[in-house]
Amino acid sequence: MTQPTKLLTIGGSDSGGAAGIQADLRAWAATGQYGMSAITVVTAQNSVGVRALQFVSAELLRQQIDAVLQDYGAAGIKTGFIGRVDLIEQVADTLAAFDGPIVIDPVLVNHKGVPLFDDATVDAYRERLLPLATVVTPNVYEAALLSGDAIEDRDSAAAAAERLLAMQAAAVLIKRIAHAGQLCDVLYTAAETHQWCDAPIVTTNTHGSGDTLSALLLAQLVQGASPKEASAAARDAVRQAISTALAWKMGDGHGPIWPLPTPS
Ligand code: PXL
Repeated sequence: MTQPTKLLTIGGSDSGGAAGIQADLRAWAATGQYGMSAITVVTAQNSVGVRALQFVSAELLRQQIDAVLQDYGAAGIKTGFIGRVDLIEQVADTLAAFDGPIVIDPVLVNHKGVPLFDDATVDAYRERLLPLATVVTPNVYEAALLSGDAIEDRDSAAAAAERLLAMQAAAVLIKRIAHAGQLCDVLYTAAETHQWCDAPIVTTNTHGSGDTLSALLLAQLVQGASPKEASAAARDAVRQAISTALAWKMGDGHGPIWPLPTPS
């Protein structure tokens, strides 16, 4: 009897279905894994923007995570949009005893790179969540916020990654570092650095691509892939998912990507 690997995402609900836990569950459907979710915030949003949001209580978040872990259990956990210090602390307390891989996607900026939260939230990520990370997956803006220094090029990105490793993250994948007309994702561990560079794909349909990448990365880690192997496979799958939905017009704004087979 073969049954799917169980994975838990802790993040926000996107009513539009492109990002957040909806993106994670779809990514895991594509990899044949069983996705479970603990919701931090309910957003009312579509491809154009977020209209309203409401956070759950720290107690309800704890109950969701405990209910899942005390019965189903999980081979691995990822976090997405958390956005509030009390919820970050609750996640950190609840995950302290978890012994599988944990991917922390530090959702701290909007798609234009503008910070969404205050300094206390960034501090809570540094102090409570980074030490739990098997891999932390900031984009350049988030890496700059977490490290406290601007990132202009690959050298300043490497310096930022050093600081995040010093905060006890086991591996750091910094996404979308501009270099020589390309965008590079660079993985840093204590032992090695590895980079992947590509020409940018021109499309506005990238909503949820960061969520999907971190979900696919976790999907690989629980199967025994190294952070480097997992990052490579997740990047390839996200590029494929962006290509599939490249020309879609799902809504009036930033549309989703599609990690499943092309609809026919
Ligand atoms: O893509 C980051 C993200 C994560 N989680 C939720 C979101 C978004 C971006 O829109 O809405 C709930």
